[in-house]
Amino acid sequence: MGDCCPSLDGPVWGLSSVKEGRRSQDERMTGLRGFTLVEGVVASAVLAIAVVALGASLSAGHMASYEFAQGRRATRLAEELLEYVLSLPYYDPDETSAPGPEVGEVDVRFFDNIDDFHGYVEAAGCLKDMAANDYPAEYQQFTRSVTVEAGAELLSGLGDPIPGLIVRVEVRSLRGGVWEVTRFVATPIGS
Ligand SMILES: [Ca+2]
Ligand SMILES: [Ca+2]
Repeated sequence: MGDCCPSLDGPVWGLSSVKEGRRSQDERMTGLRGFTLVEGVVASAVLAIAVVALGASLSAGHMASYEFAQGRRATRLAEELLEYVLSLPYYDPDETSAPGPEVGEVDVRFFDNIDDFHGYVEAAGCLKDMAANDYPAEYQQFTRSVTVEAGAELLSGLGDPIPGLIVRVEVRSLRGGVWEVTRFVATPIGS
């Protein structure tokens, strides 16, 4: 029977162990909470940096895409007008031509040779194609202008510079972008 009863030393030793165990657990809990808090702060900082970096990356990507689209629109505007100007005769069919429109050539519909376009300007919001149709809204934030000046250029196989006209179409965006296309048109042979 005596062997079956718990020893008096047992509970005393047991309480001490419980206290020690609880203290160790508290210390671990305290350390764990501290570590978790630090870890949380670090994780939050890392997350914040990642979010900022991602936002900057998306913003840069969006801006690059926007600028690319703007470049394509401006180039289209410049090349289409240049193509139309170059489709006209070199000389005015009715009289000696001078840079700019001749008498009675009051707007682009009456321009009948290349140099009539010298000084031509289209304001933002008023851009039309050469069939007089409005360009879509995303093209209306540009201005377009033309200069036609006398010049000369060395052509392959010919020793002396050939006189002609330098046609320059410039497109500007309201944000300050500038695009330009230039073409040299030689004076017709025999003129
Ligand atoms: Ca003319
Ligand atoms: Ca003219």
